[in-house]
Order: sequence, then structure tokens, then C-alpha cells
Amino acid sequence: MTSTRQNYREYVAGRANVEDTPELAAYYDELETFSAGALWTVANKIEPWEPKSDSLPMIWRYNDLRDHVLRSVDLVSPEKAGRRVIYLENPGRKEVAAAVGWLYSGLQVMHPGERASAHRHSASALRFIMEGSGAYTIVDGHKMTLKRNDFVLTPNGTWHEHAVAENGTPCIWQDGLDIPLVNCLEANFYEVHPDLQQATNYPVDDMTKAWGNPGLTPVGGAWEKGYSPMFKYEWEPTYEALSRLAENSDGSPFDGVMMNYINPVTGGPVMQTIGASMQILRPGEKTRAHRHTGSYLYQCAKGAGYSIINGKRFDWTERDIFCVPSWAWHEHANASDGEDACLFCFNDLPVMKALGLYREEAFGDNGGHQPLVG
Ligand code: GTQ
Repeated sequence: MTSTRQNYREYVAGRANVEDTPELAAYYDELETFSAGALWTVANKIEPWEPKSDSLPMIWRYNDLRDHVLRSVDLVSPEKAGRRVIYLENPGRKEVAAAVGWLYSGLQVMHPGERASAHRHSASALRFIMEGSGAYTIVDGHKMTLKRNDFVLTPNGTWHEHAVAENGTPCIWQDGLDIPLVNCLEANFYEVHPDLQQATNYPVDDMTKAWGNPGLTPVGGAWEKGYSPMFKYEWEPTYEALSRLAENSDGSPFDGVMMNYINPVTGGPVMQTIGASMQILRPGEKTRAHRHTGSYLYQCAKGAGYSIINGKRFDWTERDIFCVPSWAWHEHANASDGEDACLFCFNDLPVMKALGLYREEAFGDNGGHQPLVG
């Protein structure tokens, strides 16, 4: 029998480098019959010198996708589909339905008067509102109204459902979830709400009103959960905070002026597995290149510019979504000299940091810009 077994040899001291012989091939076959194998045939593959992402740097342009997303409204109902979403599929991550690394993302569309059924799952989720008016989400009985560029949490284990009011307009938002990660960890549970809908037990937008006041926290407002009690982060205060910081700081040479959305109770990330940020690139600003572990999905929330990822340039404008895979070199630029550009980003940084796997590196020392390839 001719073996199709691969032998990953490297001619470097300390790395596996065993030549194939008929005797070893027979030995490997024997091991295989007992569901076992020789480490030295695979060691160089399973222990790369540095992180090797299967994800490709990708951009999903809103201009390409929007009409197709809207078309799904005529094709399926939210009742039948559960959630009417067009998901973003990284060519290197098709098997796990990931947009990058272990992160999922999709574009959800709802028409006025539509309502999706309530459910909960072990995966953590977020929404970033792209267009339309009248959308709302209910999370564990807390109803939140949703506007352009608002950022909303539906943390793991919380009941949630989405709808658009009768007097609203067609709404599209980006969903972001850690479904691939939770599946990889074999820890995903899913439940449909017994009544298919939740009662709204609190004043509208109460969690943001209670927890979203800079420098102030409610007395007696105990919160022990592993995620932020501030379920919605509105665009206006976010942009205002960034603009104020930009007046006083040059920010990071790699990211410009950037702020993390935080859990106001801990100062840490908004959810246990997913972090999020918004950054502002001032007119003409070009950041230096760096790379770090973790997977990142960006959405341009304002303006236009481009990012160079592993030597390839991706031009983006408002509502385009692009990804930076783990350990990929990347730098961002605002192409305009009049308007600032804002990038929303969500990522698995809390996982990388909690597990001690976060690492970063700056590119070169000659200003740190990548050469363009291709
Ligand atoms: O609304 O929680 O795009 O569970 C995919 C899976 C959205 C959601 C998606 C989900 C959700």
C-alpha cells in the first residue's frame, strides 16, 4: 500500500527530521491501526514557529452585499429562518462558519413590524447598527432602542430577541459572535424561549442610563455577572469621547486614537470572550505596522481609508467590514485630508489575554510600513 502520510521534516537542529524508510512506513501503519501516531511526523506541523492563521485577510464591501442582504427579506421570513442573516465566510474558515479565526459575523436584516423569536445560547453576541430606524433588542427583559453606530451586547446565557417597530424603516446591523470558538471548545448550548417572546420588565434603555455615565457608577447597583451591565453603548458619547481624546493625545503609533468599550464595573472587556473598540484616524493619518495574536473584525463607522494587511491594500469606506487574522501585519490609513475616519472593531483579545497567549510586535524600525505585495 502506498502511504499518503505526510512527513513534516525541517532541516533545523531541534526540529523533527526523520527520513522515511520502508520499515518506518510499516511501523506508522501499525500505529495507525491502534489510532496512534509518531509525533515526529507531525511535530513541525502542529508546533509552528509562530502562529499560522488559516484565515485570509478579507474585505466585505457593503456596496456588494447590501442588495443581497435586502433580497433575503423577500425570500425568507424571520419566523422560518429563526434569524434572517447573511453571514461572512472566510475562505480559509468555511468549515467553522467563521469570518476570521474563531469569530463569526453576519448582516441581519429586519423590516418594520417584524420580530424574531427569543433565544439564548452559550455563545456571546454583539450588534453594530448599520442602517435603519425603529430597531430594538430585548436582553433579559431590558429593551434597547437601536440607532446608527450603536453597539449592543447580548452576552452568553442572556435571553435576546430583535425587532423593528411598525413605524420604523428596514434595518440592517452587523452581528458578531464567538460561535466558532464556543463550538471549538465543545461548550455550546442553545435554547428557544418557552414563550417565543420575552416580557419587557424595565424602563426602555435603563441599563445604559444607569451604567453609562462617565466617571459615575450607581450606588447600590450590585452587578456580579461576567459581562458588562451596560448593554448598549451609543454612538454620540463614543464619538465625543474619541474626539476629546484626539484633542489631547496623538494616541498610539499603531492604532491612532483608540478607546475600548468597557465593563464599567471592572474596567475590563465588555464580555468574557469578546472585546470591542472604536478608533479615530485623523485626516491624513497613517499608522505604523504591527502584528499581534488574536482575531479582529473591523467595520468602518465613518469616513474612508485603507488598511494594509500582510502587504495587501484594502480600501474601505463607511459600512465595509474587513478582518485582520492573528499575527498578520497591519496598518491603517485615513485617505481623506478633511474628514476623520472611525473604525469599530471586535476581537477575541479577552480570550488571548486570559489564557496568557497575547503577544505583539512592531514592524521594522524605518517608520514601520510594510512593502506592498502583488
Ligand atoms: O441573534 O444571537 O447572526 O445566535 C447568528 C447566530 C445572530 C443571535 C447570528 C445568533 C444570532
